[in-house]
Amino acid sequence: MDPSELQPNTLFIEVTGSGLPEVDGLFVPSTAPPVESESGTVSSLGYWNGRMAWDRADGKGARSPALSYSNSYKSWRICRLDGHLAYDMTCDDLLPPTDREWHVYKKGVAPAPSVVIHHVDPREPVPAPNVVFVLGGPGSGKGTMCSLAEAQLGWVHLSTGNLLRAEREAGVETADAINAYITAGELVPNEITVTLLQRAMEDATRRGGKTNFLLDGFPRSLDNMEGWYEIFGRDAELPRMLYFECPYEVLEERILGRAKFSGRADDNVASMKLRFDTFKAKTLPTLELFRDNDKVVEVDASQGREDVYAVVRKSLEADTDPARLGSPVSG
Ligand code: UP5
Ligand code: MG
Repeated sequence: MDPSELQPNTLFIEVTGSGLPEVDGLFVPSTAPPVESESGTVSSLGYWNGRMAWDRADGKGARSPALSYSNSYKSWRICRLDGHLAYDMTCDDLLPPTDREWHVYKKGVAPAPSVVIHHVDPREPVPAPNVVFVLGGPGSGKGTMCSLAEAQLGWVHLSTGNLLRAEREAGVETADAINAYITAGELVPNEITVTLLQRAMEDATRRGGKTNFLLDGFPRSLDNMEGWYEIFGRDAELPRMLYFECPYEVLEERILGRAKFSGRADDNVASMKLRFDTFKAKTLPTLELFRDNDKVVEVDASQGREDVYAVVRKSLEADTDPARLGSPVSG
């Protein structure tokens, strides 16, 4: 392969838990100078044997690159500081896999370390996200539409409700408190919600290279907005909002239809009423703030799925990778 055809090397690799301090750490795109091996394989900057390669971030490796592909052993190899081989890593992919696990074998001794691949240099602050808030009453179709947009357009769908439910299922310290708020249809405090959201967004950017986000069900109150300002600053531009307008009777019908299979503690008439009360009292004032700033796209969410999605898609098109616009809708 002609080295000039290779993609620039932009992945960062972090190795932890090896039990060897000289192996754990961050590996950054290699700056090893271009060489030609005895067999005539030409390497260019960032590449070794025609494959991506990495140096140790602390610059202490005796050999550069410290993480490279061995043509003869058909495996990725990590070297110790002294240049001796420490680990073999096997993977079917020719290029480093970005969404598949690497199987790591420490020479002779278990356990293997874990390898995390970052799309953004983890030493740098995470780049600013491009956010669209998606709000609407309970059952207005926020989750449905965001999933479609994620599958077709590649936007990351983050539902604060789902993040909170996952946190509750994981049995964290705050699980009981989260459960009580959700069942009562009340809002979970900012310290929990906003922190979860921030962590999920940073992860998606660092590990998945994603910067387009649909935040489903956030901000549900002016208080949530305060939490947002604390993280992103009051001077940052206010994100756009998609607002799903839908009459109560339709919402109730949809939620009760979904209740049969959702298993959600709040999918019943009593919780539904409480959620709707909270929505009117807390969420509608938030909507007003966005309306005042001319940031809202109002969507008639009582229409059929296809019509609603057409509006959602249209408002995301300008920021979407053009290659995704023609991909099939599924989800
Ligand atoms: N459906 C969807 N679109 C349709 C269409 N156009 N035509 C016909 N049917 C349609 O959709 C609901 C049902 O309707 C589904 O069966 C769907 O097939 C059908 P869905 O996409 O699930 O609607 P959604 O708006 O996502 O409804 P959801 O119930 O998830 O909304 P909520 O806002 O009530 O729930 P959420 O999970 O966001 O939050 C739950 C609780 O978490 C809150 O009450 C609160 O206690 C807590 N919370 C916080 O405290 N803070 C937060 O920031 C977020 C949550
Ligand atoms: Mg939802």
